[in-house]
This record gives sequence, C-alpha cells and structure tokens, in this order.
Amino acid sequence: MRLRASHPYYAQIRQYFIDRIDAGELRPGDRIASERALAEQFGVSRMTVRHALNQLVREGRLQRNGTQGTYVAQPKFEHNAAVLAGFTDAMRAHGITPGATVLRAELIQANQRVARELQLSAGDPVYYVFRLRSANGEPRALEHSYFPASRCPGIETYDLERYSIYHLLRDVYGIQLSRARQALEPTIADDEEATLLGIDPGAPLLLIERTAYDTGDEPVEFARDLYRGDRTRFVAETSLVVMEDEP
Ligand code: 16G
Repeated sequence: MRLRASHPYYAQIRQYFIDRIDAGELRPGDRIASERALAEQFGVSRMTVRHALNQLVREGRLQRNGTQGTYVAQPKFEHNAAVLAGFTDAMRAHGITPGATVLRAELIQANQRVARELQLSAGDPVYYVFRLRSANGEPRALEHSYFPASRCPGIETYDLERYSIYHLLRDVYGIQLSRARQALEPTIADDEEATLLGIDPGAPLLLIERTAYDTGDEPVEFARDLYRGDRTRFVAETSLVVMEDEP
C-alpha cells in the first residue's frame, strides 16, 4: 500500500488495519508483523508505526500480549443496553465466567447526588459497594453502587465476590427490579482506574450511570460504572415511534 503525503501516515496505517480486520483478512488472534517490518513495508519510521498501533490497541482493535507481540483482538463484548440485567447474568448468558473483587463495601452517608438519585435526604445511610468486575479473568469494569440501607440491611455481610448483588436483592430482600434509567458518556482512565483495569492511563472508558427501580417504582440502586472502552460496546435496539403531525 502506498501512503499519500497529504494525510498523516499513522492515520493511514491505522485505517489499513481497520479495513483488513473488517474485511476478515485479519482475524482475531492473528499476529501483526513487527514494528520494524511494518516500518519497512510502509516506508515510515517505527515511531509512526507505533503511533498507529497504540491507537488501535486503545480502540480495542489490536491487543498486546506482553513482549510477545501484537494480535488482532477478539470482538468487543456487546451489552444489551435495553435489557435490565446484572453483570453476573449478562456474562453467564454468553457463557462467560463473571468475577468480582470487592474494593470497598461499607455503610456511608449519601451525598447530595446519591440522595437525589435514590430519593433520600443527604446524610441518609446507604451501602456503598465498589467492585472490580472481570470476564473470564480479564478486568472489564469498575462498579460504584449505592443502595438505600433501609432496603437491604446487612448486605455488606454477604460475600459479594461470590454472590450477584441483583440475586441477593431478589432472593434475600425480595426486591424485584423493573426498570432502570441509564446514561452513557465517554471518559478516560485515571492512574488508579488504569492500574485496576490493566490499561494505560488516559485509555477510553464508558461511564454508565444507572438508577434502577423496583416494581413499586422506588429507586433501589444508583450506580456509576466504568467499562473498558476497548472491550465493551453497548447496543440498544430502537423502533419507530410515529409522532403526531403538528397542526
Ligand atoms: C451491572 C449494573 C450495575 C449492577 C451490577 C450488578 C450496568 C451498567 N450496571 O453491572 O449497576 O450493580 O450489574 O451485578 O448494567 P451483579 O448482579 O453481578 O452483582
């Protein structure tokens, strides 16, 4: 492939790999040639090749395997944003083993934001659970969840690395979730988030804020979840809503 002088070289190399992956010529698990070989092939510096490959890694198109090389990544996991499911059930539905590491689980006082989402007063007691979630052992997401303490007393005494919180809400506390409001926005990993998720600081994350309601339409969870942008897509199916014409 000849690079055009009018466009940044790294961007053309990035596009070259995207086109070959989309065409199925490069498949998940295929090894990419070395930086040196690619630099020679394209007639550019190794720095330029590295710039393109780094971007493809951040985007989840390629994956590095330690010092062993760079490979075409597996497709991103697709979360169905239109279905109200917990992490455990969403993973199991795809034959993936979910994991949880509890980083914090404690009774705290709701701040203004948490109180507003849970229809409480600031200072009211809420359980705060901070978990690192994994899929087949690979870090995927950081979850900050808040639950009104009055609805699930003692939830922090359960082994939250073993049990799904949504299962505990249903089976122990008799809470049936019925709907959730979710907002998605892009953000980037800070140093601590990057270390926990095994990605570079500044790598893209999807922030999902979710307020989940029970069948009585009472809010029972407010969550701020950070999903790895290189491994996750959220998909929602929509249908046409016919609007009345303005008179
Ligand atoms: C999902 C929810 C999160 C909930 C968790 C429960 C989203 C964006 N977030 O990650 O709010 O706390 O599931 O998972 O869907 P669990 O039932 O496995 O504990």
